[in-house]
Amino acid sequence: MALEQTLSIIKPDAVKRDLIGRILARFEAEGFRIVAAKMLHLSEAQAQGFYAEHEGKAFFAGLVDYMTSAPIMVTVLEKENAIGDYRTLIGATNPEEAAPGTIRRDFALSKTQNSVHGSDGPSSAEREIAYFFAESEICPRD
Ligand code: IDP
Repeated sequence: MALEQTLSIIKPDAVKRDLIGRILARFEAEGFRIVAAKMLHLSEAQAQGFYAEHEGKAFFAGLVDYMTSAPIMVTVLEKENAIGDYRTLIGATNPEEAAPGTIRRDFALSKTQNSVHGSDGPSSAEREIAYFFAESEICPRD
């Protein structure tokens, strides 16, 4: 299977509750290598641009408010089959529907405040990684 990269965000609800370290440890324990990382506080325009595909939906304004409510931690994770395996690790969007042992089941507060983001396919991974990182900020090893 091919080595892939995916974009992960530790979202405001998790940052506010000081869960960054525990969540990053889960990534590494599951075999994901952190090859880029930064913490930032999204502007409204940045949050709207990142979630542009959801513009017009009923939850969009609340999603933007939430994503700008506190800092986030953005990482690029590398692994074989990283995109699919990371979606499995975080679980369903709604924590009540997320499988036991997933990050959202363990940490998320609600369908909006669901602690983590992960790219949902190869083209969104490419777009989302480029949204936050210059190529020179990504540090793959061996
Ligand atoms: P995903 O994060 O599991 O890929 P998406 O459907 O891409 O889910 O939605 C992006 C984010 O928007 C979700 O993670 C969640 O924070 C929020 N969201 C999605 N659907 C709803 C909803 O029905 N109500 C409230 N918030 C939602």
